[in-house]
Amino acid sequence: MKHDLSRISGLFRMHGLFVSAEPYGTGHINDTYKATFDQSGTRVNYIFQRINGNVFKKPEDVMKNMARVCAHLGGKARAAHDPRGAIDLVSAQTGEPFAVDAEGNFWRAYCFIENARTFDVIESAAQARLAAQAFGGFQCGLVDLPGGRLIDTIPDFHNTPKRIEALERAASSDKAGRLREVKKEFDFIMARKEECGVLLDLNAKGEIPERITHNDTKLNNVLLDCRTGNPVCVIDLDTVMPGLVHYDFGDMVRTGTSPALEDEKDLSKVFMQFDMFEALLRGYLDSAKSFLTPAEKHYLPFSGKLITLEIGTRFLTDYLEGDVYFKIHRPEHNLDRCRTQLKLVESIEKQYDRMMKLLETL
Ligand code: ADP
Ligand code: GN1
Ligand code: MG
Repeated sequence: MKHDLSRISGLFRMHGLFVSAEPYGTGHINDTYKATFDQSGTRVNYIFQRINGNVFKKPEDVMKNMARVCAHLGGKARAAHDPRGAIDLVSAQTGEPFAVDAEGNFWRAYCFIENARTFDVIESAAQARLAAQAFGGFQCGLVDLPGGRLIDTIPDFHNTPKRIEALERAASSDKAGRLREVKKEFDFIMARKEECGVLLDLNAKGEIPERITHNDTKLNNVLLDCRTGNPVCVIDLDTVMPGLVHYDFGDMVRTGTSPALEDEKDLSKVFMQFDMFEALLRGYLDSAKSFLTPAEKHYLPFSGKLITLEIGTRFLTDYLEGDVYFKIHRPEHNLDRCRTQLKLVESIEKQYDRMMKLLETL
Protein backbone atom coordinates (compact mmCIF):
# COMPACT_ATOMS: atom_id res chain seq x y z
CA MET A 1 0.00 0.00 0.00
CA LYS A 2 1.38 3.37 -1.06
CA HIS A 3 -0.06 5.40 1.83
CA ASP A 4 -0.42 5.03 5.58
CA LEU A 5 -4.20 5.08 5.93
CA SER A 6 -4.09 4.78 9.68
CA ARG A 7 -2.33 8.16 9.78
CA ILE A 8 -4.44 9.70 7.01
CA SER A 9 -7.71 8.68 8.65
CA GLY A 10 -6.57 10.52 11.78
CA LEU A 11 -7.01 13.73 9.81
CA PHE A 12 -10.77 13.09 9.64
CA ARG A 13 -13.55 13.07 12.23
CA MET A 14 -13.82 9.30 12.23
CA HIS A 15 -15.68 7.26 14.83
CA GLY A 16 -14.02 4.15 16.23
CA LEU A 17 -10.62 2.56 15.80
CA PHE A 18 -8.77 2.04 12.54
CA VAL A 19 -8.58 -1.68 11.71
CA SER A 20 -7.26 -2.00 8.14
CA ALA A 21 -7.23 -0.54 4.64
CA GLU A 22 -6.67 -1.84 1.11
CA PRO A 23 -6.38 -0.24 -2.35
CA TYR A 24 -9.75 -0.31 -4.06
CA GLY A 25 -11.28 0.10 -7.53
CA THR A 26 -9.90 0.47 -11.03
CA GLY A 27 -9.87 4.25 -11.61
CA HIS A 28 -7.20 5.87 -13.80
CA ILE A 29 -6.65 9.05 -11.79
CA ASN A 30 -7.02 9.04 -8.00
CA ASP A 31 -5.77 6.60 -5.35
CA THR A 32 -8.73 4.92 -3.67
CA TYR A 33 -8.72 2.85 -0.46
CA LYS A 34 -11.40 0.96 1.42
CA ALA A 35 -10.79 1.26 5.16
CA THR A 36 -12.42 -0.56 8.05
CA PHE A 37 -13.07 0.87 11.51
CA ASP A 38 -14.17 -0.83 14.71
CA GLN A 39 -17.08 1.12 16.17
CA SER A 40 -17.85 -0.46 19.58
CA GLY A 41 -17.49 -3.96 18.16
CA THR A 42 -19.11 -3.28 14.78
CA ARG A 43 -16.97 -3.15 11.64
CA VAL A 44 -17.79 -0.11 9.51
CA ASN A 45 -16.25 0.66 6.11
CA TYR A 46 -15.21 3.96 4.54
CA ILE A 47 -13.67 5.08 1.25
CA PHE A 48 -10.57 7.30 1.34
CA GLN A 49 -9.26 8.97 -1.79
CA ARG A 50 -6.11 10.88 -2.54
CA ILE A 51 -6.98 13.48 -5.16
CA ASN A 52 -4.52 13.47 -8.06
CA GLY A 53 -2.89 16.89 -7.84
CA ASN A 54 -1.38 16.59 -11.30
CA VAL A 55 -4.88 16.36 -12.81
CA PHE A 56 -6.77 18.59 -10.38
CA LYS A 57 -4.72 21.75 -9.98
CA LYS A 58 -7.12 23.19 -7.38
CA PRO A 59 -8.37 20.31 -5.24
CA GLU A 60 -10.18 22.78 -2.91
CA ASP A 61 -12.38 23.76 -5.85
CA VAL A 62 -13.11 20.12 -6.66
CA MET A 63 -14.22 19.65 -3.06
CA LYS A 64 -16.28 22.85 -3.05
CA ASN A 65 -18.28 21.54 -6.00
CA MET A 66 -18.50 18.07 -4.55
CA ALA A 67 -19.66 19.23 -1.12
CA ARG A 68 -22.44 21.33 -2.67
CA VAL A 69 -23.58 18.47 -4.89
CA CYS A 70 -23.47 15.92 -2.06
CA ALA A 71 -25.41 18.20 0.28
CA HIS A 72 -28.08 18.81 -2.35
CA LEU A 73 -28.47 15.20 -3.47
CA GLY A 74 -28.12 14.01 0.14
CA GLY A 75 -31.12 16.15 1.11
CA LYS A 76 -33.17 14.58 -1.67
CA ALA A 77 -32.05 11.07 -0.71
CA ARG A 78 -33.01 11.64 2.92
CA ALA A 79 -36.40 12.99 1.90
CA ALA A 80 -36.90 9.80 -0.12
CA HIS A 81 -35.75 7.63 2.83
CA ASP A 82 -32.92 6.34 0.66
CA PRO A 83 -29.80 6.31 2.88
CA ARG A 84 -27.55 4.95 0.10
CA GLY A 85 -28.77 7.42 -2.55
CA ALA A 86 -25.99 10.00 -2.23
CA ILE A 87 -22.33 10.20 -1.28
CA ASP A 88 -21.95 11.04 2.39
CA LEU A 89 -18.71 12.99 2.97
CA VAL A 90 -16.88 12.74 6.29
CA SER A 91 -15.52 16.08 7.52
CA ALA A 92 -11.86 16.55 8.27
CA GLN A 93 -10.75 17.63 11.78
CA THR A 94 -10.59 21.16 10.38
CA GLY A 95 -14.29 21.03 9.44
CA GLU A 96 -13.45 21.12 5.73
CA PRO A 97 -14.64 18.34 3.39
CA PHE A 98 -10.98 17.44 2.70
CA ALA A 99 -7.69 17.08 4.58
CA VAL A 100 -4.12 17.82 3.52
CA ASP A 101 -1.40 15.40 4.65
CA ALA A 102 2.23 16.18 5.55
CA GLU A 103 3.29 15.72 1.91
CA GLY A 104 0.68 18.20 0.68
CA ASN A 105 -1.68 15.52 -0.73
CA PHE A 106 -5.40 16.28 -0.63
CA TRP A 107 -7.61 13.54 0.82
CA ARG A 108 -11.34 13.03 1.18
CA ALA A 109 -13.38 10.36 2.95
CA TYR A 110 -16.90 9.05 2.58
CA CYS A 111 -19.12 6.39 4.03
CA PHE A 112 -18.84 3.11 2.17
CA ILE A 113 -22.08 2.22 0.40
CA GLU A 114 -22.66 -1.44 1.26
CA ASN A 115 -24.23 -4.22 -0.80
CA ALA A 116 -23.65 -2.40 -4.05
CA ARG A 117 -21.08 -2.88 -6.82
CA THR A 118 -19.84 -1.49 -10.09
CA PHE A 119 -19.35 -3.17 -13.49
CA ASP A 120 -16.52 -2.53 -15.94
CA VAL A 121 -18.37 -4.21 -18.81
CA ILE A 122 -22.10 -4.08 -19.46
CA GLU A 123 -23.89 -7.35 -18.78
CA SER A 124 -27.39 -6.89 -20.20
CA ALA A 125 -29.71 -4.42 -21.84
CA ALA A 126 -31.74 -4.26 -18.64
CA GLN A 127 -28.61 -3.19 -16.76
CA ALA A 128 -27.80 -0.56 -19.41
CA ARG A 129 -31.24 0.94 -19.08
CA LEU A 130 -30.97 1.13 -15.28
CA ALA A 131 -27.48 2.67 -15.35
CA ALA A 132 -28.62 5.32 -17.85
CA GLN A 133 -31.68 6.08 -15.71
CA ALA A 134 -29.33 6.67 -12.79
CA PHE A 135 -27.09 9.10 -14.70
CA GLY A 136 -30.13 10.90 -16.13
CA GLY A 137 -31.57 11.06 -12.62
CA PHE A 138 -28.31 12.53 -11.39
CA GLN A 139 -28.53 15.40 -13.90
CA CYS A 140 -32.20 15.83 -13.10
CA GLY A 141 -31.46 16.04 -9.37
CA LEU A 142 -29.04 18.90 -9.99
CA VAL A 143 -31.30 21.03 -12.16
CA ASP A 144 -32.33 22.95 -9.01
CA LEU A 145 -28.90 23.14 -7.31
CA PRO A 146 -28.85 26.41 -5.38
CA GLY A 147 -25.82 28.68 -4.97
CA GLY A 148 -24.83 29.71 -8.48
CA ARG A 149 -22.64 28.17 -11.13
CA LEU A 150 -20.27 25.34 -10.16
CA ILE A 151 -16.55 25.92 -10.66
CA ASP A 152 -14.90 24.67 -13.88
CA THR A 153 -12.37 22.51 -12.07
CA ILE A 154 -10.75 21.35 -15.31
CA PRO A 155 -11.40 24.04 -17.92
CA ASP A 156 -12.21 22.68 -21.40
CA PHE A 157 -12.43 19.14 -20.02
CA HIS A 158 -14.77 18.10 -22.85
CA ASN A 159 -13.60 20.61 -25.43
CA THR A 160 -12.94 18.05 -28.16
CA PRO A 161 -11.28 20.48 -30.62
CA LYS A 162 -8.80 21.47 -27.89
CA ARG A 163 -8.18 17.79 -27.15
CA ILE A 164 -7.34 17.33 -30.84
CA GLU A 165 -5.00 20.33 -30.75
CA ALA A 166 -3.26 18.79 -27.74
CA LEU A 167 -2.81 15.59 -29.75
CA GLU A 168 -1.32 17.57 -32.65
CA ARG A 169 1.13 19.25 -30.26
CA ALA A 170 2.07 15.90 -28.72
CA ALA A 171 2.63 14.49 -32.20
CA SER A 172 4.82 17.37 -33.33
CA SER A 173 7.07 17.20 -30.27
CA ASP A 174 6.93 13.37 -30.20
CA LYS A 175 8.64 13.35 -26.80
CA ALA A 176 8.57 9.59 -26.31
CA GLY A 177 9.52 8.82 -29.93
CA ARG A 178 6.32 6.85 -30.50
CA LEU A 179 4.69 8.73 -33.38
CA ARG A 180 5.89 6.32 -36.07
CA GLU A 181 4.06 3.47 -34.37
CA VAL A 182 0.72 5.25 -34.20
CA LYS A 183 0.40 6.79 -37.64
CA LYS A 184 -2.80 4.86 -38.39
CA GLU A 185 -4.52 5.95 -35.17
CA PHE A 186 -3.37 9.54 -35.56
CA ASP A 187 -4.72 9.72 -39.13
CA PHE A 188 -8.02 8.15 -38.07
CA ILE A 189 -8.56 10.94 -35.56
CA MET A 190 -7.43 13.72 -37.86
CA ALA A 191 -9.87 12.55 -40.55
CA ARG A 192 -12.70 13.33 -38.09
CA LYS A 193 -11.38 16.67 -36.87
CA GLU A 194 -14.05 18.76 -38.60
CA GLU A 195 -16.96 17.15 -36.72
CA CYS A 196 -15.46 17.76 -33.30
CA GLY A 197 -16.70 21.29 -32.75
CA VAL A 198 -20.37 20.66 -33.57
CA LEU A 199 -21.74 20.68 -30.01
CA LEU A 200 -19.61 23.59 -28.82
CA ASP A 201 -20.75 25.63 -31.82
CA LEU A 202 -24.39 24.89 -31.06
CA ASN A 203 -23.82 25.89 -27.45
CA ALA A 204 -22.14 29.13 -28.53
CA LYS A 205 -25.15 29.91 -30.76
CA GLY A 206 -27.48 29.31 -27.82
CA GLU A 207 -29.06 26.24 -29.39
CA ILE A 208 -27.91 23.82 -26.69
CA PRO A 209 -27.84 24.95 -23.05
CA GLU A 210 -25.15 24.55 -20.45
CA ARG A 211 -26.27 22.36 -17.53
CA ILE A 212 -24.71 20.66 -14.54
CA THR A 213 -23.22 17.41 -15.74
CA HIS A 214 -21.17 14.60 -14.21
CA ASN A 215 -18.64 14.50 -17.05
CA ASP A 216 -17.29 11.04 -16.22
CA THR A 217 -20.29 8.74 -16.58
CA LYS A 218 -18.28 5.61 -17.10
CA LEU A 219 -20.40 2.56 -16.43
CA ASN A 220 -18.26 1.84 -13.35
CA ASN A 221 -19.20 5.17 -11.82
CA VAL A 222 -22.66 4.01 -10.82
CA LEU A 223 -23.18 1.60 -7.93
CA LEU A 224 -25.84 -1.07 -8.53
CA ASP A 225 -27.48 -3.09 -5.78
CA CYS A 226 -25.81 -6.52 -5.41
CA ARG A 227 -29.14 -8.29 -4.99
CA THR A 228 -31.62 -6.46 -7.24
CA GLY A 229 -29.26 -4.80 -9.74
CA ASN A 230 -31.14 -1.52 -9.27
CA PRO A 231 -29.13 1.71 -9.25
CA VAL A 232 -28.03 2.81 -5.81
CA CYS A 233 -25.81 5.86 -6.26
CA VAL A 234 -23.83 7.77 -8.87
CA ILE A 235 -20.24 8.16 -7.63
CA ASP A 236 -16.91 9.70 -8.70
CA LEU A 237 -17.95 13.33 -8.47
CA ASP A 238 -14.55 14.92 -9.23
CA THR A 239 -15.64 16.39 -12.53
CA VAL A 240 -19.18 17.49 -11.72
CA MET A 241 -19.29 20.95 -13.28
CA PRO A 242 -21.02 22.96 -15.98
CA GLY A 243 -21.29 20.96 -19.20
CA LEU A 244 -23.52 19.68 -21.97
CA VAL A 245 -25.78 16.67 -21.38
CA HIS A 246 -24.04 15.04 -24.34
CA TYR A 247 -20.83 14.65 -22.39
CA ASP A 248 -22.65 12.30 -20.05
CA PHE A 249 -24.75 10.43 -22.58
CA GLY A 250 -21.73 10.09 -24.87
CA ASP A 251 -19.63 8.51 -22.13
CA MET A 252 -22.45 6.08 -21.34
CA VAL A 253 -22.38 4.94 -24.98
CA ARG A 254 -18.57 4.71 -24.84
CA THR A 255 -18.54 2.50 -21.75
CA GLY A 256 -21.93 0.80 -21.80
CA THR A 257 -22.34 -0.67 -25.27
CA SER A 258 -19.23 -2.74 -26.01
CA PRO A 259 -18.91 -6.30 -24.70
CA ALA A 260 -15.17 -5.76 -24.12
CA LEU A 261 -13.05 -3.92 -21.57
CA GLU A 262 -11.67 -0.46 -22.32
CA ASP A 263 -8.18 -1.95 -22.69
CA GLU A 264 -9.08 -5.13 -24.64
CA LYS A 265 -6.26 -6.12 -26.98
CA ASP A 266 -8.39 -8.25 -29.31
CA LEU A 267 -10.23 -5.58 -31.29
CA SER A 268 -12.57 -8.11 -32.87
CA LYS A 269 -14.29 -8.14 -29.48
CA VAL A 270 -14.90 -4.38 -29.51
CA PHE A 271 -18.08 -3.00 -31.11
CA MET A 272 -21.27 -1.18 -30.27
CA GLN A 273 -24.11 -3.57 -29.46
CA PHE A 274 -27.20 -1.88 -30.83
CA ASP A 275 -29.50 -3.30 -28.17
CA MET A 276 -27.30 -1.75 -25.48
CA PHE A 277 -27.44 1.61 -27.22
CA GLU A 278 -31.20 1.35 -27.40
CA ALA A 279 -31.41 0.50 -23.70
CA LEU A 280 -29.13 3.42 -22.76
CA LEU A 281 -31.19 5.83 -24.86
CA ARG A 282 -34.47 4.63 -23.38
CA GLY A 283 -33.08 4.66 -19.85
CA TYR A 284 -31.60 8.12 -20.19
CA LEU A 285 -34.81 9.53 -21.67
CA ASP A 286 -36.84 7.83 -18.88
CA SER A 287 -35.26 10.16 -16.36
CA ALA A 288 -34.08 13.15 -18.41
CA LYS A 289 -36.92 13.75 -20.86
CA SER A 290 -38.57 16.15 -18.42
CA PHE A 291 -35.87 18.74 -19.00
CA LEU A 292 -34.23 17.91 -22.36
CA THR A 293 -34.90 20.19 -25.34
CA PRO A 294 -35.51 18.74 -28.84
CA ALA A 295 -32.05 19.96 -29.92
CA GLU A 296 -30.41 18.19 -27.00
CA LYS A 297 -32.20 14.95 -27.85
CA HIS A 298 -31.28 15.23 -31.53
CA TYR A 299 -27.56 15.09 -30.80
CA LEU A 300 -27.58 12.16 -28.35
CA PRO A 301 -26.49 9.54 -30.92
CA PHE A 302 -23.75 11.88 -32.18
CA SER A 303 -22.46 12.34 -28.65
CA GLY A 304 -21.63 8.65 -28.40
CA LYS A 305 -19.30 8.95 -31.33
CA LEU A 306 -17.85 12.30 -30.24
CA ILE A 307 -17.00 11.35 -26.68
CA THR A 308 -15.56 8.00 -27.71
CA LEU A 309 -13.35 9.79 -30.24
CA GLU A 310 -12.40 12.38 -27.61
CA ILE A 311 -11.30 9.84 -25.01
CA GLY A 312 -9.45 7.90 -27.72
CA THR A 313 -7.67 11.15 -28.58
CA ARG A 314 -6.73 11.67 -24.93
CA PHE A 315 -5.32 8.13 -24.60
CA LEU A 316 -3.24 8.61 -27.76
CA THR A 317 -2.00 12.01 -26.57
CA ASP A 318 -0.90 10.50 -23.27
CA TYR A 319 0.83 7.65 -25.09
CA LEU A 320 2.78 10.14 -27.22
CA GLU A 321 3.69 12.20 -24.16
CA GLY A 322 5.12 9.15 -22.40
CA ASP A 323 2.15 8.21 -20.12
CA VAL A 324 2.06 11.20 -17.82
CA TYR A 325 -1.70 11.45 -17.15
CA PHE A 326 -3.58 8.14 -16.92
CA LYS A 327 -2.34 5.36 -14.65
CA ILE A 328 -0.97 2.50 -16.75
CA HIS A 329 -0.29 -1.13 -15.85
CA ARG A 330 1.68 -2.15 -18.96
CA PRO A 331 3.88 -0.21 -21.41
CA GLU A 332 1.35 0.01 -24.27
CA HIS A 333 -1.67 0.42 -22.05
CA ASN A 334 -2.69 3.84 -23.35
CA LEU A 335 -2.25 2.71 -26.95
CA ASP A 336 -4.42 -0.35 -26.34
CA ARG A 337 -7.05 1.89 -24.76
CA CYS A 338 -6.87 4.28 -27.71
CA ARG A 339 -7.36 1.44 -30.18
CA THR A 340 -10.52 0.16 -28.50
CA GLN A 341 -11.99 3.66 -28.60
CA LEU A 342 -11.27 4.09 -32.29
CA LYS A 343 -12.67 0.65 -33.09
CA LEU A 344 -15.82 1.64 -31.23
CA VAL A 345 -16.06 4.92 -33.15
CA GLU A 346 -15.94 2.93 -36.37
CA SER A 347 -18.68 0.63 -35.15
CA ILE A 348 -20.85 3.58 -34.10
CA GLU A 349 -20.39 5.21 -37.50
CA LYS A 350 -21.59 2.03 -39.24
CA GLN A 351 -24.77 1.99 -37.15
CA TYR A 352 -25.37 5.72 -37.09
CA ASP A 353 -28.39 5.86 -39.42
CA ARG A 354 -30.11 3.19 -37.39
CA MET A 355 -29.36 5.07 -34.18
CA MET A 356 -30.96 8.22 -35.57
CA LYS A 357 -34.01 6.29 -36.78
CA LEU A 358 -34.46 4.79 -33.33
CA LEU A 359 -34.30 8.24 -31.75
CA GLU A 360 -37.07 9.45 -34.10
CA THR A 361 -39.34 6.62 -33.01
CA LEU A 362 -38.89 7.50 -29.33
P1 ADP B 1 -11.83 6.82 -9.54
O1 ADP B 1 -11.83 8.27 -9.88
O2 ADP B 1 -10.47 6.34 -9.22
O3 ADP B 1 -12.53 6.01 -10.57
P2 ADP B 1 -14.13 6.36 -7.77
O4 ADP B 1 -14.67 7.49 -6.99
O5 ADP B 1 -14.91 5.91 -8.96
O6 ADP B 1 -12.62 6.69 -8.16
O7 ADP B 1 -13.95 5.15 -6.79
C1 ADP B 1 -13.27 3.95 -7.17
C2 ADP B 1 -14.13 2.73 -6.81
O8 ADP B 1 -14.40 2.73 -5.40
C3 ADP B 1 -15.51 2.73 -7.45
O9 ADP B 1 -15.49 2.11 -8.71
C4 ADP B 1 -16.35 1.95 -6.46
O10 ADP B 1 -16.21 0.56 -6.67
C5 ADP B 1 -15.71 2.28 -5.13
N1 ADP B 1 -16.43 3.33 -4.40
C6 ADP B 1 -16.27 4.66 -4.51
N2 ADP B 1 -17.06 5.31 -3.65
C7 ADP B 1 -17.74 4.38 -2.96
C8 ADP B 1 -18.69 4.42 -1.89
N3 ADP B 1 -19.10 5.57 -1.35
N4 ADP B 1 -19.16 3.24 -1.43
C9 ADP B 1 -18.74 2.07 -1.96
N5 ADP B 1 -17.83 1.96 -2.93
C10 ADP B 1 -17.34 3.10 -3.45
C1 GN1 C 1 -10.59 8.88 -16.08
O1 GN1 C 1 -11.04 8.54 -12.88
P1 GN1 C 1 -11.65 7.70 -13.91
O2 GN1 C 1 -10.91 6.46 -14.20
O3 GN1 C 1 -13.12 7.46 -13.60
C2 GN1 C 1 -10.74 10.29 -16.64
C3 GN1 C 1 -11.96 10.35 -17.55
C4 GN1 C 1 -11.80 9.34 -18.68
C5 GN1 C 1 -11.59 7.96 -18.09
C6 GN1 C 1 -11.31 6.97 -19.18
C7 GN1 C 1 -10.41 13.31 -14.41
O4 GN1 C 1 -11.71 8.59 -15.28
O5 GN1 C 1 -12.07 11.65 -18.10
O6 GN1 C 1 -12.94 9.35 -19.49
O7 GN1 C 1 -10.50 7.97 -17.16
N1 GN1 C 1 -10.89 11.26 -15.55
C8 GN1 C 1 -10.19 12.41 -15.56
O8 GN1 C 1 -11.49 5.69 -18.71
O9 GN1 C 1 -9.41 12.73 -16.47
MG1 MG D 1 -14.51 5.91 -11.00
